[in-house]
Amino acid sequence: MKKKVALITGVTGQDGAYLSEFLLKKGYEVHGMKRRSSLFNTDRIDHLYQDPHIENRNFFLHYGDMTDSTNITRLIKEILPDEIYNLAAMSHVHVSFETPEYTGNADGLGTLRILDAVRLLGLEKTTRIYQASTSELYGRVQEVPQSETTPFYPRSPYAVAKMYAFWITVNYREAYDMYTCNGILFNHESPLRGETFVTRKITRAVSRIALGLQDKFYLGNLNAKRDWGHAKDYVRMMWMILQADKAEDWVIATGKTTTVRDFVRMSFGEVGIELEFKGEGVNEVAYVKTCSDPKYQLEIGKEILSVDPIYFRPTEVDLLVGDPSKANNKLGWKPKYDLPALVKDMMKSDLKLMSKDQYLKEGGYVTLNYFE
Ligand code: NDP
Ligand code: GDR
Repeated sequence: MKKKVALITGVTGQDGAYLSEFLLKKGYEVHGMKRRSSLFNTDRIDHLYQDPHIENRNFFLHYGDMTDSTNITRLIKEILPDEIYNLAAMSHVHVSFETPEYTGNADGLGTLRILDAVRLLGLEKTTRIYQASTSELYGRVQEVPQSETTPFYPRSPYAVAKMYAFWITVNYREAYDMYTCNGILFNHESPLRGETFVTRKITRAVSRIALGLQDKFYLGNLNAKRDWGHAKDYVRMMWMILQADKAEDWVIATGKTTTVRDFVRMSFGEVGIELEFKGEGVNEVAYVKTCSDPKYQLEIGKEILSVDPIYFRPTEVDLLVGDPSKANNKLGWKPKYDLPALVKDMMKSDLKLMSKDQYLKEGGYVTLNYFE
């Protein structure tokens, strides 16, 4: 039987890496679009790399960019994918306030470029398309929990761009009878999460502090509530969405929500450190209350976390909690990880990574800023 062929845009990102691994295990031929950069940007997929000189390869990388229609059309023409997973995006909400036009171009119009290339190439009856939509579409709270029928109220240039992408995906399905789907995914994290998203920023900082490599760290809004799942569970669902009989839109979430403050508490809990939070808003500070693990002993009463308003957003999304019942009931999707298991996985990985830094520091091999 002919191997299925998938094209993943955003292959170098968190989800692109997990999805590539997942599809390769399923026997797919996987093609990924990566951007040219002045430094290597393939860390997350280096273990999947195959030497171009070997025969029977099943993992291919191609240069591309979501802002370049000629490139997108050519790639789709050459690859003739059965499934396209459009994961590429300027995905940082806060950064989108700094780069609104680019975000609109890559995240909004980029999606149109994919859809239209498939149509122009006459592949609309053979190529299925998954669009990486987001819980950020819900923005200002209208209804809790948020489901496929909850109205959208985007609160950032990122979310507004993704709103265009959502509706153009629906429109091409309705107008041209194409198999195009939105996965409205709530926040999903992992050891591969980008370092500037809040969960990874926390697990990295907690690991460094526990190992004595850093004194304290700064965050923005500690009251924000998110429905956090594990990226591994969510990429499985992306694939399931494209295997369904009918093209539809799906909410993927855990159904539970937690504050950023509690994510901090849980991460410190993994190294046996209990915190005490004092003050409110920009004056909120966290101190070390107790240390129960002999490996990670800090001074009791030490100030470890402060709020810095530079991390506040011009407009914030206060509360996200998804209702995944449609995906649970119709596709039989159940996440394997809950939040404690996710935090454990991320802390285990970052403690290992930072232990390497500790070794390099002790050996005098590095003098990176955060060590000073
Ligand atoms: P990442 O930020 O980790 O990855 C984004 C990927 O897109 C990277 O490979 C990046 O390349 C690539 N990219 C960015 N801009 C362009 C461009 N102009 N042309 C080509 N490629 C580009 O995101 P995630 O893996 O976390 O998320 C995947 C998708 O899912 C994104 O669209 C995101 O908006 C969406 N999403 C994510 C959620 C989450 O919680 N993770 C939840 C809901 C939706 P490079 O490595 O070179 O930067
Ligand atoms: P989000 O993720 O905006 O939900 O978008 P992020 O982790 O950036 O923020 C979550 C919440 O934490 C608050 N916060 C901070 N955030 C960051 N990044 N850094 C901080 O120091 C900090 N302090 C507090 C934020 O204000 C926010 O409320 C992610 C991305 O992956 C999107 O691409 C995706 O669409 C959505 O999740 C679902």
